[in-house]
Amino acid sequence: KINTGVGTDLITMTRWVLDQQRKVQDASGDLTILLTAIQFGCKFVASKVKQAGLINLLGLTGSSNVQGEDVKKLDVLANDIFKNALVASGKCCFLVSEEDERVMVIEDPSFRGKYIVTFDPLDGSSNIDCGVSIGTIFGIFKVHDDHAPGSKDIIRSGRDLVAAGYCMYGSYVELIVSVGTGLHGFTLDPAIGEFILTHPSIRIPSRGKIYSINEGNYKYFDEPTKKYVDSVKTKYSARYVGSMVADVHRTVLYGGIFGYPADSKSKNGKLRILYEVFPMAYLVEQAGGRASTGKQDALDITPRHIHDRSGVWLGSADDVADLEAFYRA
Ligand code: P6P
Repeated sequence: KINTGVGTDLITMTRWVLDQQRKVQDASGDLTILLTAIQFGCKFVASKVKQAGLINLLGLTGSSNVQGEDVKKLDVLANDIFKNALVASGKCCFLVSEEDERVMVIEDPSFRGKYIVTFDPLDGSSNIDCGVSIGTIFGIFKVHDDHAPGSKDIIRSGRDLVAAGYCMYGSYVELIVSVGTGLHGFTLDPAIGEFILTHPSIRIPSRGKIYSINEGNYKYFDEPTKKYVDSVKTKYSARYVGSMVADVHRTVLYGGIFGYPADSKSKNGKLRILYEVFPMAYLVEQAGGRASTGKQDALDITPRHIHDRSGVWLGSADDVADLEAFYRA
């Protein structure tokens, strides 16, 4: 049932997060504040993405604007927006961004908190200029409390995630989030600048009718991938946006399977573990779906460094199980 959000009892994301906090024994409220900062970042980026085409038309991109500031590429801008919002929240100690080679360490004790946020501020940004959906992906870990915060709090299993989400900037702006109590979707109402609960407790169908993979890489696929793709194309439709957030969002809502497997061209696949594979795997599992490398659950991988990559298949549980059977054959 879609919550129409009509009436005078709108469930905003802020209200929903507070409701989740109430369910947790002596919660500090830190995660609530952190998610509010992330929500703000998504609203801000959404407004910049909508303007992107206009800025290009006005020829401001790549030069200085009326204030004499350099107009930044949208993904760099999104990165700055999220880093500022996350630092200002005062709830993080490390930030791992797709845009930054190194971990950002928050030194100032008055701004340092107990969370690590791994994020891709604007994934699929090659699709911006043609207006195709793009998105922000984030994962949230909490520092272990038995040692001083360090790399062991960053390079770790996906099973340690305490929350994750993505924001899709598409024909509508949708923030999909989980704090471990199922998967929930919030649609941005630009008129009031609030994310409204429209997709409570999303459950991914156990099987779908869509497969989503870049078949331009077919010649690089390993045999199990080739055999699976050959089998599934006889019965499913193909849909591939080329923006992970859009492909995953369709898979979560409609069912089916999305894959970016390791192949002979990308030995470890293309998608990054900490801020693409882990968050999406966590979210899909929260909706009753599966995420696998083909040989193991994606959340059980342990990266070696912050920009490590992994192959991944995710979506409807039965479809992922079908895929895994080809790796066991
Ligand atoms: P390809 C976008 O560049 C991205 O990181 C993901 O959003 C997307 O799933 C993938 O790469 C697309 O890669 O090689 O199919 O263009």
